[in-house]
Amino acid sequence: MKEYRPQEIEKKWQEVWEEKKVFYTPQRSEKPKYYALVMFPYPSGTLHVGHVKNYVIGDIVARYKRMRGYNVLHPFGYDAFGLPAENAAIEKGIHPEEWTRKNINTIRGQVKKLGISYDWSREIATCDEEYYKWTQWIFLQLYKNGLAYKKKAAVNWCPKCKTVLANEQVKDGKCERCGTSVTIRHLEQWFFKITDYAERLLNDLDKLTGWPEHVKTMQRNWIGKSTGAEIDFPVEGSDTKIRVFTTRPDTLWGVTFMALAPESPLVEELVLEEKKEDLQEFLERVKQQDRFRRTSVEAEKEGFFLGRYAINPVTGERIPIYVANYILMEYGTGAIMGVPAHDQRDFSFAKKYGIPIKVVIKPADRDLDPEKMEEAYEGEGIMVNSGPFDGTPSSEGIEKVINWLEEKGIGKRSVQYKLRDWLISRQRYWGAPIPIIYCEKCGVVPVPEEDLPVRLPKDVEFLPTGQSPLSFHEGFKRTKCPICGGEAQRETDTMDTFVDSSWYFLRYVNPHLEDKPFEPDDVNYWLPVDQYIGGVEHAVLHLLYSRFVTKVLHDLGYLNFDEPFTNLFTQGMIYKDGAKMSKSKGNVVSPDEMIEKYGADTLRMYILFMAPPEKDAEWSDAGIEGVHRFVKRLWNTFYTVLPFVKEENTENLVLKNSTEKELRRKLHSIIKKITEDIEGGFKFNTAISGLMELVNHLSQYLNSVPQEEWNRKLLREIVEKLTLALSPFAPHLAEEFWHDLGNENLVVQQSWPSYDPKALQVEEVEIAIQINGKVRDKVVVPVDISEEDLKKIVLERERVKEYVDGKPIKKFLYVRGRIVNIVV
Ligand code: ANZ
Ligand code: ZN
Repeated sequence: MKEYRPQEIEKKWQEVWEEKKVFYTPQRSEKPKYYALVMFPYPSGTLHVGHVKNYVIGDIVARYKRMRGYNVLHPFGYDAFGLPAENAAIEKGIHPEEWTRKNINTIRGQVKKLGISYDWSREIATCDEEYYKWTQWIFLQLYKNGLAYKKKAAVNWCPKCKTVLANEQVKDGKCERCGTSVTIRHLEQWFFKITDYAERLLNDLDKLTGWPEHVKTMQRNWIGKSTGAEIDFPVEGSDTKIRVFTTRPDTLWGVTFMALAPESPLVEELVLEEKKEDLQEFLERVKQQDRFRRTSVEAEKEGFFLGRYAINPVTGERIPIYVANYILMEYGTGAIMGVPAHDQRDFSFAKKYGIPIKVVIKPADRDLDPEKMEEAYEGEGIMVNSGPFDGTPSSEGIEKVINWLEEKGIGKRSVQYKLRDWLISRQRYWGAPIPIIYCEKCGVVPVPEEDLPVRLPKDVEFLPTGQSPLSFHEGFKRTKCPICGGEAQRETDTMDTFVDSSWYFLRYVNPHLEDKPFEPDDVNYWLPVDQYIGGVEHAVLHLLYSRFVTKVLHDLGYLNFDEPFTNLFTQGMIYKDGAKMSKSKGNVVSPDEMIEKYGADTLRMYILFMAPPEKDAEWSDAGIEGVHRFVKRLWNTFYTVLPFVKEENTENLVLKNSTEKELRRKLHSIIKKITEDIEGGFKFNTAISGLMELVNHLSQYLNSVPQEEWNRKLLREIVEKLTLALSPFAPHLAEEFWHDLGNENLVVQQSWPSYDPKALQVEEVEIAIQINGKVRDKVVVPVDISEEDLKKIVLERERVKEYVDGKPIKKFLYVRGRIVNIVV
């Protein structure tokens, strides 16, 4: 028997696929289209088995859909700009481009060894000029439509990476990349106006029925829509009014102080002259605090009394005005009404500064004594001490108070979003230059589209200094104004890499088109992406930005769809020794090593078999060994059968006995089950169990039936269908089997195996029932019924009961498939 040498057959079939261009996707076809997309990697090193899981899942989908008759687009590329490349390059003293290209080559090689069915003619890298030219073009479209703008803003600054970060890139006050605590800087920066799309980004989540609920929830929370009211508080002895945003207008009668954000211009305006010096000291201290922790409930509340008072517009009460560290300038109006009894942060603040606490919402089951309260009561209840609203349930009160405020002209209904505009400027080198020119005469001038790309020069000193490396490159910086021809300067910031990845799924459609980013007819044909597969860590960032850019291009008339990804699947992570794989922990499982040892087919099957693909799973060496044993058993079984079926076909298949009928029934029911496991939502682990089961039934048959009685036509049918069903999971093995079965064509070009509903029917037999030597009854049962089950059925029958007549059963004998003998 031929020996199983995975490395040999895998290499061989990969070459055949490549040579015959079997995964080349025609732009149009009479077949229906299917776009299967995996999140492309950062080429920041080599792949580990966690990445492999992503690509293998994508490959199963792509291969399965091809077998189902679809014209499948399954592309691959690299998210090649960005900080990791630059930081690594600095560390290693080589150019980011060199480092990036080297990693791309390594990754490409790794992926090819896995036998993933990508159309390599569509490979893209976002650092290619032919790609980033169009990233710049997208910037210009946003700019021309008022959706890209520059402003001085308090921005997140990572002191280690020496660049600004988008809010989305700050996790718990730390840089998402390096974990350093983020500080605040005031800089002129470019933003994309994603807030204009907040409402649509929120509402359209409801359309995305093919997305996991938890991802949609994360996006909803990030967009953070709050409804409430804006209310004006007059300042005593001044014409100024302080406008606050509140989601709890029902607590308006309980306001005992006001607080302004440290950055609010009202602070300087309102502070008493004699307090100015102390104020400055306070402001300098708190403005440095990180904005994310500053507003958390636990953080230490700090305030400064401005010496002035406001008037509660509904009670006429005089209330002190503070500036407080937990108020953000960027949210609502940058000012709040403080209600210590019903807001925990206000409660802590009031306790610290001796501000009165006034209860205005009473819980149904008890009274609140402000003296004894240890925390705020934030729940619902009945409004008390609230003038005309006493006795109103607070849940209704919110609406009623808003209407009342509007009537009186004190306030108005208001909607706020947590979502901020997307900060896209980066003071780093390795990114797409922002295509803007500054001219003293003409101001801010966009680079004309025909002048794109604005090339990223290679000879740049890119050590981070806090200033854009491009600003030190005179040749890059100095240019002519496209309008007046005078001396001008280029923008020297580069774009956030999330801009690059916000549209790459469009570029795969026309990856090398020279005069356009994509052909509208082609993207409208191929998109939206039918199945997107990736990690849940992108639930907010990449997936939100991609939805935004798609909507903008839709509104500008380039796309006829406004959501890019119809179905989203988020795969679980692979852990090793209980931890996320990382180089620093030294627990990385390298796919190359596993392929070397077991072959790609085993690795693919193991990754899918270890757990349902959406679940996190722990890598186990014993686990992959087990799958490898199965693969070898499969191989041996196949080549045991092969000589008997090689010259056979399945025409006029006759089943001689119940064993054969039962074996065929199992074949067809397992094919049905595998089909349903794949269709019904990525149950690849149980699909593989199905294949294992089938191999077990087959070897049982081979072991229990003498060789000369083997039903060759049936065996042919089994190995054919098994090979076909195996092919998405272990494509090389399946190709080898298919070839050895005498086929000229390739298994990847075959249809998915069908099952015969008739074959699913359980074979039944009629059994005679003898009682004390005489046939008294007959019963129809499945052929493979166990004696135990049969006994239950027989003894429950009316006629049998009649003859047994309550007497003890002395003997119960079952002659399989024929007769039952009962002696009483
Ligand atoms: C009075 C009040 C009473 C509030 C009460 C809450 C409970 P969300 O749901 O997150 O939108 N707030 C408003 N602007 C703020 C700012 N710029 N910085 C910090 N906090 C701000 O929260 C809205 C609530 O957060 C608002 O409602 C306001 O406090 C506070 F029993 O007003 B509330
Ligand atoms: Zn000019």
